[in-house]
Amino acid sequence: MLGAAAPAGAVVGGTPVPDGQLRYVANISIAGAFGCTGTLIAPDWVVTAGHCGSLTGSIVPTPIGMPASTIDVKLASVHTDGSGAEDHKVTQVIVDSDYLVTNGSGNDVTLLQLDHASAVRPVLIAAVGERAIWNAGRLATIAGFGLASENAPQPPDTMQKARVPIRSDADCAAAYPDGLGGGSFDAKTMLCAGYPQGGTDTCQGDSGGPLLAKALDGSLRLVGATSFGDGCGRPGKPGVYARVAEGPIRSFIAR
Ligand code: 4AZ
Repeated sequence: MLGAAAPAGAVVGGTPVPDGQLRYVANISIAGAFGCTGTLIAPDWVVTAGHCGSLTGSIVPTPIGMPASTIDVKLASVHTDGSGAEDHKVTQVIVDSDYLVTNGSGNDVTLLQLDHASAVRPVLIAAVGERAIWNAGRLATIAGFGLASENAPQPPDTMQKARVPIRSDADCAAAYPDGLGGGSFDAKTMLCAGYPQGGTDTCQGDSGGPLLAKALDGSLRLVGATSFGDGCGRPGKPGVYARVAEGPIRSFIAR
């Protein structure tokens, strides 16, 4: 039995992002192919997934990083084809030294340095003092250029977004026990989000994209980077995100 069918219009279960919104969400391609999503966190830095560039795990970067020249980063456009985007080459790739190839075994984060400062306003990583805005039960926004269902042949032509509840670390650990379902959950470097019944989730190609929580002033803060999951939108299988706003990944990014 395959996973539950994704709702139409998708991210899975999402809606198209209107023009001009989420301009800091990056559409990343590697060697011209369907790639990943990322998030602008400083004028010339994008955070994405450690396994960015891998659809099936076959093109996996080593911790040395991959050649920057093969990576293209597009900002400020909701269009998957890049129309109207601010286009960047990458001058430096910094893969978290703790990243291991196996899903669920490390800090699934990579930093890309852009060739020039973006005109787009970066999104702030949630401050340590903002921990409560991403407590379990809070709704968070996911967004990306990935697939709208796990078996889709290609992504939608517009960036998608959706809202999903942050889950407790205990829920995440129960959904991803050791060695099962695409990796084990480690609360030091991961958080997970999604409805118990599934239906709304990140998917392939959304990797590295944002999990955003709402700050007290109503603006969004980055709390996660899409990492992995067992399929997309399956019941009992919330999406797993790199825990960028605290712990070792926060420290890595700060360095
Ligand atoms: C992927 O393949 C992937 N449902 C990303 C996110 C999720 C599943 C797979 C979460 O990059």
